[in-house]
Amino acid sequence: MRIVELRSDTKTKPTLVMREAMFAAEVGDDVSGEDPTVNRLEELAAEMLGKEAALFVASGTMGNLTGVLTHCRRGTEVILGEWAHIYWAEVAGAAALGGISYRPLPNRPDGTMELARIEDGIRPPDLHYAQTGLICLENSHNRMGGAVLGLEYMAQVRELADAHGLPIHLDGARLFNAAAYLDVPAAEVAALADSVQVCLSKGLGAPVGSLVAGTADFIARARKTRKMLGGGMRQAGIIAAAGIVALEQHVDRLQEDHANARLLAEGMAALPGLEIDPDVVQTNIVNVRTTPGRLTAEQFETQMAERGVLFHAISDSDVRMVTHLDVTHSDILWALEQMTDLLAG
Ligand code: TLP
Repeated sequence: MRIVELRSDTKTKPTLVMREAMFAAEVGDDVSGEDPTVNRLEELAAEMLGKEAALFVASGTMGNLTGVLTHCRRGTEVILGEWAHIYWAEVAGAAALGGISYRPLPNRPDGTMELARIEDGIRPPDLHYAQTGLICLENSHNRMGGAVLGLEYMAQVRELADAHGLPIHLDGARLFNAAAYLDVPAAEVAALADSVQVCLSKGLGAPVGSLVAGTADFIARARKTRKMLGGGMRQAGIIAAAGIVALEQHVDRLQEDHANARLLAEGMAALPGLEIDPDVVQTNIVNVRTTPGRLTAEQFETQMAERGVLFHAISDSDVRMVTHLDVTHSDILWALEQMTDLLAG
C-alpha cells in the first residue's frame, strides 16, 4: 500500500548520501574533543547560527534541557508559553532534574506570548518569590501549527529581557523552517537569543541529533551539563556525519516542504468536514479542525491510516500533518484524493 507519512518530520529516514557519509566518517573520542567529524559539525552549526560555539547533543529534548540547566540555578523560574514544547512535551526535565520551576503563560495562535504578560511574569525581588532566570521562545512554534515568530516580536522580547538582565533560550527545533519563511539567514533569528537549540533530525532529515549554540563560555559550561546528563558520546562522528549533510544539503530545500504544506491546506479547505484557513500555514506543519458532528479527529486519523495516509489527532477536534523530505508533491495530491474519497463519499 502507498504510504504518505505526515505524522512528523521526525519520521524522515537518512538519505543514501547521509549513509555514505556515516560509513566514511573519520571518528575519535568526542568526550575528549577528539572526534574531527563532530568538531566539524559543531563549527559549521556555530557559523550558520552566528554564534561563537555549538555543542552536539542526542536530541532536541536534551538540547533544551542542557540549555535551561546551563542558564538557571536550582530554585529559579523559567518563563515560557503553555504550549512551548519544553513545557508540555519534555517530561518537566528542568523541574525533575534541575529544581527549576516553570511559569507558563498563554500562547496566542501565532506562537507569541503577550509582552505585557511576560513583563508581569518576571518576579520582583521579593524575599518570598522564586527568581526569574530565563525566558524561552519557540520558533517555529510546533503546537501552533508551525507559526513563525517575527523578528520584530523577538526583538521586543529581547529588549524586555535585557531591561531585566534575563537571558533568552530559543527552542529552534525548526529554526531553519522559520528562517526560510522569514527569508533571512538563521543567524539573524538566533541573534535575538542567547542560546539556541536546533534539531537535525526533523525536516533536515538526519537520523539523530541536535545542536545547542551560544557564546564560547556558555557552550563550555553546557558541555559539562551535557556530560552530567549522560550525553557525552564517544565516536559520535558516525551520526554527526549525517548532520553535516543535513546542514549542507537540506536547508535550502525547506521551501519545498512549505509549498507542500500549503498545497495540502488549500486542498483540505475545499473539503466537507474539515476547517482550515490555508493562509495561516507558514511552514511545514498543518493543523486542521474536523467539523463538529462529522468525523472526530481520532476517527479521521484512523480511517485515513487505513488508506495509507498517516497523521495524528492532537485534540478531540484537531489533527496535525507535517511535510518533510520524504513527502513529495505527488504524495500530497494522492493524500488529498484519499481524503476527498473518504469525506465526500
Ligand atoms: N517534536 C516532536 C515530538 O513532539 C513528538 C514532533 O513530532 O514534532 N522542540 C520542538 C519544538 C519539537 O517539536 C520537538 C520534537 C522537540 C523540541 C524535541 O526534540 P526531540 O524529539 O529530538 O527530543
